[in-house]
Amino acid sequence: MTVENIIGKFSIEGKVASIKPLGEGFINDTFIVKTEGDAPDYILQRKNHIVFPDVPAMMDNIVRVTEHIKAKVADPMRETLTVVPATDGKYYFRDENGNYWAVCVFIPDSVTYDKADTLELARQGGIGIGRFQTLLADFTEPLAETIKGFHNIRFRFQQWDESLKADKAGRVKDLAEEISWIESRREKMLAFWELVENGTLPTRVTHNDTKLSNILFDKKTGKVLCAIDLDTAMSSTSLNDVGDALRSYTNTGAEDDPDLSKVSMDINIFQAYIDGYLSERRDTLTPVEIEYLAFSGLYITYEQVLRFLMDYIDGDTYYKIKSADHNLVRTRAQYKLLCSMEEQYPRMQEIVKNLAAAR
Ligand code: GN1
Ligand code: MG
Repeated sequence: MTVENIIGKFSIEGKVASIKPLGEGFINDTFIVKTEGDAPDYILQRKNHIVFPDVPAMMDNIVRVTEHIKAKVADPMRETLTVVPATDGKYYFRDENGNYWAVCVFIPDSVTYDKADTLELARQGGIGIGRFQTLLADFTEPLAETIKGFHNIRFRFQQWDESLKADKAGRVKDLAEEISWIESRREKMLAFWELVENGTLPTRVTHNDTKLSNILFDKKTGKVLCAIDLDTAMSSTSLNDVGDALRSYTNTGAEDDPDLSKVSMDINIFQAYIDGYLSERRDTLTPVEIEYLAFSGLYITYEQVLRFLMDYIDGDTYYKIKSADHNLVRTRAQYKLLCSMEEQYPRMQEIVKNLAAAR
C-alpha cells in the first residue's frame, strides 16, 4: 500500500497535494502531507510496532493526554497535537503488512530545532516541558506503559546483562572499555532509581522523550508551542523529562558527533533550561525533586550511553543507523557528554539551588 492510499484511510480535509518524508526520527517513519488550498496539512507516521508493541494502547494514551491539555489551554489547535481518526473512527490504521499508521494535524507557522544555539531557545524549551507537566498534573487515570521499563535503570540492567551474555553480534570482546563505563556507575544509578521505586520521588504523567527536536516553537514569536512525539507519554518521574532535555540541549556537539572534542555540556544552556523549567514548576516540585534536578541530566545521559551500547552489542536492532558503527559512535559521544556533566556537577547543583530559591 502506498502512503497516498494510507492517508486516504484517514478523515482528513482537503485534497492531498504532496507527501514527503520528514525529520530524522530514530524509531518511526514520518511524512508531511500537504493539501491543496486552505485545508490543514498533516503529519503521517508509521508507528514502529516492534518498539511499541501495543500501538492502539499508545494512541489511546496520546488522545487522552492531548484532550486533557486541549480542555485547559487558550489555543487548543496550537498548544498540543490534534490526532486525526481513521475513517472507521479508530485513531490508527493497520495496513495489510501489519504496520500501524497514525495522523495528526500539522501546526502551521511552527518550527523544530536540532541544536540549542541560544539561551532563549533553551529557556523556552524548559518552559514547554514545565507547562506540559503542569497541564497534566491532575490527570489521574492510569496510562498504558508503552515501552516497558523505559527509563527504569533496574530494568535496563536486566536487558543489559542478557545482552552481554547473549553477545548476539560477537562484539563484546572488543568493548571492554565501553562496558566498564557502564559497570563503574551501576550502583550509583540504581541508588537514584530506588528513590522512584520507594516513592521518595513522586511519579506523574511525563513525556519521556524531551530532546529538543521533539519540541515545537512558534516561527513568528520564537515562543514554545508544545511538546510533540507523545509516544512515550506515561507515568514516571518528572526528572526524566528534565534529564533527557539536558542531554540534548546542553550538548555543544551532535548526539553522534565523531569528533569528541566538540562534545561537552554548556553550563549556560543548562542554567537557561532549568530557569525556564522552574518558572513553571518551582512551586509544585518537591524538595527531593529539586535536589535531583541536576543529577537527572547525568542519569538520562548515562542511560542513553547504555542504550546505544546495548543496541550495538545486540547487532543494531532498535535504533535506525546510518553506518555499521553508528551506535558505537553515539555511545562514545554520549559518554563524553556524561563525563563533561560529571566534571561540572558541583556547579550544576549550585545553579539549581540558586534558581530554585529565586523568585
Ligand atoms: C529516540 O523517537 P525519537 O527519535 O524522538 C528514542 C529516545 C532516545 C532518542 C535518542 C521511543 O527518540 O528514547 O533518547 O531516540 N525514543 C524511543 O535520540 O526509544
Ligand atoms: Mg520518539
